[in-house]
Amino acid sequence: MKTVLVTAFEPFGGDKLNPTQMVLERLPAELSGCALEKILLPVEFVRSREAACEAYDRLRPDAVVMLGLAGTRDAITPETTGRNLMKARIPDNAGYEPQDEPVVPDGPETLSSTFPVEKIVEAVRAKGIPARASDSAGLYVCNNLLYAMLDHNGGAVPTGFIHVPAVPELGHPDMPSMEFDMIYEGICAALGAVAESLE
Ligand code: PCA
Repeated sequence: MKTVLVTAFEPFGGDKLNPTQMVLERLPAELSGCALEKILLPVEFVRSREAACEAYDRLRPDAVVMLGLAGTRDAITPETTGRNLMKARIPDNAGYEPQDEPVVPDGPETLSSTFPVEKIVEAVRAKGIPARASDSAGLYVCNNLLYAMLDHNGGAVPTGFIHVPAVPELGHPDMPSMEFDMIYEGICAALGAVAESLE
């Protein structure tokens, strides 16, 4: 059976929850004929990439799907690109706040996701859930993780990052949100598209 490494993040920036952690906790051990290896990551530039790359080396998965919250978004957004730049808007959960530093010194400016972005968008939309491709994962911990993983595994297996909207329970009335069940169904559809690409 093929294995998909799925990562999600803890809460950050004063939030009490992170919908990606909730998704990770609800995901079953098997989905769409693939075994899911689930890893919860700290919202820390250094430790998140270390933990994810260590898990990749240990598990040798057939695909890598990383999840994070993008509180300003109103759709499920698979990322096309990781950028070789850290620019923290707020300190990470370890208090680290890098400004204009590369993720990988001397690495290329961008690395492309190697999971099927358009197929994921189609699969999520087919469930009636808003989705679109995104060309920017930000310059914070999520982009750092995406770039670092693409650099680490060389895109050898389908690898990418999906940002999800906030949930109403986060209590950010000024920001868009999506019901948790919809986010969960969207991520299941996305994982189904990735699993199909492995067949
Ligand atoms: N979102 C942040 C970091 C953790 C998360 O869930 C980001 O977009 O960088």
